[in-house]
Amino acid sequence: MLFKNNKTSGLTAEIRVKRCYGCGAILQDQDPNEIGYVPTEKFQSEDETLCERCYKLRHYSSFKKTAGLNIDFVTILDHAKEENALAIYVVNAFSIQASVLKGIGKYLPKDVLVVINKRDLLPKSYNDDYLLLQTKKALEEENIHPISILVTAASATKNYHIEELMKAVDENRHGKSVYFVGCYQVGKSSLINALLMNYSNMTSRTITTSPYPGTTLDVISIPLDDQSNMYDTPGMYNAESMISFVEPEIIKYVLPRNEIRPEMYMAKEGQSFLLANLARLDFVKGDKVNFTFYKSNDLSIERHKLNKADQGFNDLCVNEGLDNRTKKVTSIQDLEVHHFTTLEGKTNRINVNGLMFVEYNGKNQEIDVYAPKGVIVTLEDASLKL
Ligand SMILES: Nc1nc2c(ncn2[C@@H]2O[C@H](COP(=O)(O)OP(=O)(O)O)[C@@H](O)[C@H]2O)c(=O)[nH]1
Ligand SMILES: [Mg+2]
Repeated sequence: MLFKNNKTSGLTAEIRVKRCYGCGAILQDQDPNEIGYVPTEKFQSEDETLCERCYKLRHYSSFKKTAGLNIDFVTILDHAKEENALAIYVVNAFSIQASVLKGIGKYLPKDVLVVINKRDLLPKSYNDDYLLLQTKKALEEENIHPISILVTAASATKNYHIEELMKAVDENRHGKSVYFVGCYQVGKSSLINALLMNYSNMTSRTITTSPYPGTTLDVISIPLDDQSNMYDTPGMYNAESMISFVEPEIIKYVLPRNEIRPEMYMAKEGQSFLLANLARLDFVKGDKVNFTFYKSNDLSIERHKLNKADQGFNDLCVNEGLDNRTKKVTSIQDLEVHHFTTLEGKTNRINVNGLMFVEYNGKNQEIDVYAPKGVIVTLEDASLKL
């Protein structure tokens, strides 16, 4: 059953089960290792309950890998279509390409509002128009034509454009339900919580959010009025992102959580930049250039001479003291190489999906980027054409 049993939703009135209000899992008191576990006493109480996993995530930030997560997104989106609902497709400002899923367009309902969340991760000086342009381009490729695109932040310390979002939702839902959809970790649940804080007296039951994928386990419904609901959905999986590649314990180093401090390097040919043992950028040939790296502040960059870079990289692979080392890459041979030639007269933007992007202006540089197989690496024209 996909939908939270809720008296007001009218969608699933036939089955009476109790669900966790933090993640949407069906509650049970039999197996502590399965999702939805609560001690019997809590299970039998009449109160609204959080499952043990949500409780721990909130109080101790601990994460237990959950079994049995199997959500069919097509079915969720079919419900949204049938209802003529408004979809809020949320993308992460830091990794737009990684959060617009290939092929998603045809599954979305007609009315889509796109939200570029986590704006606060990028420096204030970063131009929002860059974000809008990149997003529009990515959406066009998937044939998605949103009603509008908003830039937001929904972090505990910084809210940005939440009132605008609330207004846009009110204006565009025409009395219908609203579905928050998108990849995991883009901040769907956080946006809903931020909206709930803006609506009166709905703050006591917030949805669980965390830096780990797979926090929201099932569709969670929040009544908007007698006929319509706001639905939070579990994140969709993007296999082409670094986030899907690395182990859960490394995600917290890879995903930026605070405002990114861009790192600038005056680079010369014959230099190589190593990002732990996750990726590597080689400046093979060309005139001197200034690279600006945007990445998690917890991910350090090492600069090596190109002829020593293989050794340097392989040393990182066995460096036990390196927090953000992945065990899935044991030498540079495990990475795939992508060759790029600079787009002359443009702002060049090399993007390693979900991990980082590098911006520079140049003309004749030859650049090789190494990343795990399957993670998308692109060079784009990021010039601001207004
Ligand atoms: N800095 C920042 N962090 C955010 C923002 N929105 C969500 N987060 C954090 O990102 C992580 C994932 O958020 P969550 O709402 O669980 O994402 P979901 O998987 O899309 O529901 C959590 O650690 C949130 O605190 C934002 O706008 N800015
Ligand atoms: Mg969520």
